[in-house]
Amino acid sequence: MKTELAQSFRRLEYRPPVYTFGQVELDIALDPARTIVKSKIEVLPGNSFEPGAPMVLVGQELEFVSLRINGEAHRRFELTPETLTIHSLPKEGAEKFTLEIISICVPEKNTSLMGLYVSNGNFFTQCEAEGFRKITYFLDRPDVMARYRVTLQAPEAQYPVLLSNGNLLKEEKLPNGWHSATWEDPFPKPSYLFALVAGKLECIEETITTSSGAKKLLQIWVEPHDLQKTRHAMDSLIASIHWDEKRFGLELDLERFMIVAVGDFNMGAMENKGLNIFNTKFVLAQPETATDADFANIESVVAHEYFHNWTGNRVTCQDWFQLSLKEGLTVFRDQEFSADQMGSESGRAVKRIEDVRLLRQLQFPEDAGPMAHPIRPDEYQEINNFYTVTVYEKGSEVVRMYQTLLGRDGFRKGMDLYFQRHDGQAVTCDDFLAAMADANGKDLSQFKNWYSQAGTPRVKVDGQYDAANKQYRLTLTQSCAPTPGQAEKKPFHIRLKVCLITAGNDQVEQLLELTESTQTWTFDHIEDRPVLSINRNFSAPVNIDFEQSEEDLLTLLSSDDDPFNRWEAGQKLAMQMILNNRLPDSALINAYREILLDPNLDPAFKELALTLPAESYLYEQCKSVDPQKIFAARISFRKELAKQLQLEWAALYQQNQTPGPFKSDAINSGKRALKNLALSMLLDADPKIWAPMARNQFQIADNMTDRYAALAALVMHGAKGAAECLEDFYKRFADDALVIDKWFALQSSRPPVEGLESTLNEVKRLREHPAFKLNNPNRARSVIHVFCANNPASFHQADGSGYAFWAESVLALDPINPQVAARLARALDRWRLFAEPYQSKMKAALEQVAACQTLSPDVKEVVSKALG
Ligand code: 0A1
Ligand code: ZN
Repeated sequence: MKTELAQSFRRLEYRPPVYTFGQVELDIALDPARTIVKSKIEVLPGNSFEPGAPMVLVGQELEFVSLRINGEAHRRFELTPETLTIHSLPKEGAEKFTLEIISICVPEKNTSLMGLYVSNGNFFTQCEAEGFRKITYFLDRPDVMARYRVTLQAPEAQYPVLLSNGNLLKEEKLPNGWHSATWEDPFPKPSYLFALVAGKLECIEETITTSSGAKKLLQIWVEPHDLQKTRHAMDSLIASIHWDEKRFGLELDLERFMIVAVGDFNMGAMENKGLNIFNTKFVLAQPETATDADFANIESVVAHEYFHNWTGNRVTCQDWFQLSLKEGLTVFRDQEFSADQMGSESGRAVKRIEDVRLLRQLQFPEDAGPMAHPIRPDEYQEINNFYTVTVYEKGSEVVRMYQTLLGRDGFRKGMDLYFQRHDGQAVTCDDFLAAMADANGKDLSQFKNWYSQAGTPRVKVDGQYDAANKQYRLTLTQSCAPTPGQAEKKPFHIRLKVCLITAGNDQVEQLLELTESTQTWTFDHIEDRPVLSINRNFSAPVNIDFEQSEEDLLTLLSSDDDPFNRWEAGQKLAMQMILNNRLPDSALINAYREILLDPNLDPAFKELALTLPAESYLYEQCKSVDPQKIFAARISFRKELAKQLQLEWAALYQQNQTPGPFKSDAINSGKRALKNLALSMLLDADPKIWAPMARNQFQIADNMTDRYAALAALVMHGAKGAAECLEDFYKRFADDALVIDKWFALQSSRPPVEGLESTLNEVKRLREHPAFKLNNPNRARSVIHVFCANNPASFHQADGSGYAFWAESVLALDPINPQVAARLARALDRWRLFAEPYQSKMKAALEQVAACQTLSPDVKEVVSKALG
């Protein structure tokens, strides 16, 4: 049997385009079964043009109809399933000519949700990264930037709304009940930013005035029944526009900015120029149907997509290896925006803790696993697999480090220079670094290692106090474990904020620059043995290897003035105890109690401080993971915390009620978070006593946060009344897809509970539920991904049943939607970290998937790298 070798793309093989495009005119007659796309393109020689060079266009799943050059039929071309190569170009291609192509695609058959597809009877597109080639033959690469004029035609009764990028030029009635709309985007853009939407949609709109005094029209388009759920997204959009003007001097450049929501979408949202397309999950919110987390996510995703208008669209990526250029930077911008929206310094700290927690739960495992890659990868087989937490979240940490080093003003200078140099261009991460360096007169050459090396650096800390000389000597040693293709690593430029905490002394923070493998710093005039607070506010995305005593950690937990490290000390204490199968001792309980009772601390901070490290994070601290042992140790630890502080939890539950009209702001959502943690702890302490209170909260709640939290507490504990409440919940919200996703997800995420049947059996039943749809990504994820990736104790069963379910699900999803399947495939990445019998059973499941002869390149890359 011949196994096909997968094709790899390499960063260093980049060549500028042979041809490039000027004006592009698209004429699209929309029909679900047969959409006719006519393109008329002005072609020019590109940067690596040579006379006589053929032009190679890409196209996928297209029916070719005709080709004309300068108005004449052209026959010198070759077609393959993925290319159209055109020979004998006029004047050997050296001068401008016009290309006209007609082709056909079938949106109703497109379940991959890339290119042009149908969702609930309406048309949508998704072109990033390489979806435009499913719409027409094209130079579908980000460094070909063209001006688009787009005419959409469709039957008016079915598709009254026709949208594309830019400004609306004209609308016309056509014969046979058809109509058309012509849109023009004044800014040159790569094909991945193209979008169209057509269907029965309605919008809310607002007109705002931006910094230059220009009036702009903002619209949010949704299905008519969702119109009343758009206010929060609109408020978030307006806040983002103002924030970008104030913080970065960046103004909205179009007369009109539209957001459209769609129920079938592979990712969160997409920044198409002037026509952002969003997963409904990140647009629609009302207090009765969306949780505080949903409100916060909507605010941040709306901001993220809007911020891309400058960081991504006005300045885009030369090639897909540079993805973090736009994504890392834009995540950093949205994190800063959300932090500012928290409205206080302590709120900013809460946001920082949440971001770091996510990074460590998801990105650190990725960086230690078979798919580890630098934020700028050097090789990929399928670019869709590289929309990763590394490119996004670690990318954002790298951007944040520029700001830590250069200060806010220096960072702003770098941004200004970046736009001054590169507006309208497709550039690289080196260009960004150069702008930061040049604007600030800094040598950032060692900083480049963050772009080229994968893996989370480890910093070993050795601190010695010399009482006789009143000196503290701090030795830091950095290392980074090998990652695929990178055995040896050069030292990183690591900036660590540190502080020596001594009794009665003011806490003075310093920034240490670790650039060598090992460095030592000596601090003088230290009167007493200090407690070291290191990597404050998580100034560098590294693992700190420091055997700090429990006594010192308790000091930090109770009195570090850096809220991040205060939280961190508590996490470390809990983690060490759980991993050693210990229960919280009285010192820790007392420290926790003090935090809970401290009137000066935000409820949101208290909630974070009392939430235990996730199982996935605990796994990463082990040499050989026994998931059931970790689960049991963590549960016992939590139960003890619940029991020992039962009185406090009960009081907090009462004190953190949020009566009055619902507000989704930081203060109120923090209170709800703490109150609902208290509720769940009380059920841990004694389900018999406290379940009635949860049932009551479930019944009387006027908002989804409280209703869902009460339901979750009941379900997670297998408490009395859980089944009835689940049923009630389903009936109340049966028409609301996003809420039904929550209903599915909650059941799939239940950990093992004594006396209840396995969650896997439950999940298999849910898969047969009439409302389950495998080809809707949100629904598939709410059942399958949640079970395989967010419910470790139910998933990792010694008999391998979870893994068999995983294999079956990956193979079922792959022919429908390779991107969604490939994300699911990542759930077994860390199989080598597990003890037996888990490890062998995971391997066998991976081999079962790998053996399938018809795998998509997406899944093939993931499983072959996992096994490799
Ligand atoms: N650029 C988008 C992410 C995105 C990438 C690929 C997609 O294809 C399905 C969709 C969205 C962002 O960063 O928000
Ligand atoms: Zn993005």
